[in-house]
Amino acid sequence: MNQTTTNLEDVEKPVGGSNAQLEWASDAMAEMIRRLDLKYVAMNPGASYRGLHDSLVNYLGNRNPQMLLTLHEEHAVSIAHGYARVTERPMGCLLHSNVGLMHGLMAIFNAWINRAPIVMFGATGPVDADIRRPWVDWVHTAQDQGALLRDYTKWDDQPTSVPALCESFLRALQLATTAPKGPTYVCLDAGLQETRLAGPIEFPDPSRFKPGPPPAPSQDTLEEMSRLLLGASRPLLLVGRVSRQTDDWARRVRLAEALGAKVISELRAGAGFPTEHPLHVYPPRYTPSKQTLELMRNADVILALDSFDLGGWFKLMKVKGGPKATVIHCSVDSYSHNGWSKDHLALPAVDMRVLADPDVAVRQLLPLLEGGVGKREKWAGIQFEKLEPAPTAEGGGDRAITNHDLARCLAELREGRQFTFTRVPIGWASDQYHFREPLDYLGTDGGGGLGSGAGMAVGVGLALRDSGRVPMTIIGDGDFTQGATALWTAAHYRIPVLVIVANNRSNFNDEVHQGQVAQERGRPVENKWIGMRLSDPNIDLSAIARAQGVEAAGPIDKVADLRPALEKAIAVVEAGRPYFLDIVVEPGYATLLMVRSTGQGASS
Ligand SMILES: Cc1ncc(C[n+]2csc(CCOP(=O)(O)OP(=O)(O)O)c2C)c(N)n1
Ligand SMILES: [Mg+2]
Repeated sequence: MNQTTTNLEDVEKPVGGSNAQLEWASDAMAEMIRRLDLKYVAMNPGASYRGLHDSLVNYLGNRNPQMLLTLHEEHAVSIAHGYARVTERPMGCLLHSNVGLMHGLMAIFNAWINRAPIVMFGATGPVDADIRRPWVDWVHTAQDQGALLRDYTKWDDQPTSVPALCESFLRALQLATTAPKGPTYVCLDAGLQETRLAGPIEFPDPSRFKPGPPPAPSQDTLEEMSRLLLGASRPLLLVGRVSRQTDDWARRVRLAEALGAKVISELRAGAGFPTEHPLHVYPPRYTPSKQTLELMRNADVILALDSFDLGGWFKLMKVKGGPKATVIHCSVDSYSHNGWSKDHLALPAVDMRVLADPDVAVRQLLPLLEGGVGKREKWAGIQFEKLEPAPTAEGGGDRAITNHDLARCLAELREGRQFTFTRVPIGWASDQYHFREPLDYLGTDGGGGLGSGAGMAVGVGLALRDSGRVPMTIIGDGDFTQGATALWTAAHYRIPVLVIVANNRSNFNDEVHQGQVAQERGRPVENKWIGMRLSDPNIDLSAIARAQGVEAAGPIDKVADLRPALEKAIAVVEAGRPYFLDIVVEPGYATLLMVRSTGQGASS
């Protein structure tokens, strides 16, 4: 690697510029990717797309898009997923034949569950058997490659001519970016890629194939929503999957203030509401706290903005016959539900189903609410339990670090800065750290598929380059060790990002499960660690990072060392370089998992 280069754009510059003539079908594919305005394609190479690879390098000059080499296809997709979480726009991915695609599948599933737009390109050995090379072209050709991912992508295709591929690429972008967004996949026949063009190509104008505005409620619907909301005495706003735009954020605040609504946001989604706002009554969680459930029981009108699991939350309320409140749910997510994946979750009882983008609905609703006359007294007579922040652990500087310490220390260090969390751990102490802007927190991995943490963080770092924000993630040691080689891409392309492992040296989530099962069955709970602990030997996590060219520190295991380690890490990322920190935390969750026998469902 050339050590003098410091910018992503300076890495992997081809010789010869981009003077090549449009000559091959794969040149047309590359040209179309550029016209789709996909700035990057994250990839791992393979001969099934050697034609396209050549075109990206020698026809386009590896610019717009620039290839981002990863060490595993799962990282390629996770990077694109992270990028989409910030920008709400797709970047590209390139996955080699059936095998590369199989490596990428879990990450595709995660992106699907998060409705993240990604335009993925794959390839197959020549469809024309007559031109297949012996063995490998046969092994890497499947009859229907798209079948591997059709159940958890919005659309897939395998075009067989240049005009067809132009249309296919346009549709892949259009559908990926149409709400509800999601990943799309185009499989490119190696035989077609390596076909010489017979004549000039008339490329389509992508501006005529845009996704169109997100769906809006009708005037009648808006009027009915405003009537219900203005008539509410105890309105409650549940903030779910909403946009990363600051003007949408500000309108949500105005909506809550206009209504005097109490607000609950959730950790499963990115930051959707300022958690310090007096109307945001309880800290965001993955599953509702008992205080949140009580709030929901007391509400008379609930407005849910694309809540992830409204039906699940209603079940937890344990109210016979469902919630007493009139429920309005703004969501277009049901357009993605296909029955293969049960990611639609429980079916909520909803009085007014508004099939519209939640932020568009809020925007159009505001003038009606701000001009209207609502009930004077809101939430009169209802007592709110004041939650005291959890106390800091006792002991001197030698004591072990808790998740609580980590959250509090980061809260102190963020003053005067902007941090973006790609992810926070299950045990995150959300009462210690407030979200003040939409990019402060981006949500979860989507599908609960471990190993995406480092890759998503790199994609977020890519999207936030030069934004002044400090992108960081806090992931478990189990997640990190499954996806650790994503870090090399950050080192290679100079992508600043801080990856923190909250290292409890265990697959602790599942230790909790084994403990619960043993308890329920009257068996020895002491055995819950077997097949779970990532110790004996402890894994030298920072060595894994350093081996890939990423500066690193840790294990940090004393509370006195926490702040200096974080300060150093943040300084390196602010200077434009990736950094890795292994922080040993006490096992334990701020939020307890639930067991199936209570009828509440278990965590992953
Ligand atoms: C691909 C995959 N394999 C296994 C699991 C099951 N699983 C869920 S959480 C978890 C433990 C994760 O450990 P870690 O990331 O260290 O977090 P901790 O629970 O220790 O906080 C496991 C194995 C999963 N969700 N995804
Ligand atoms: Mg762990």
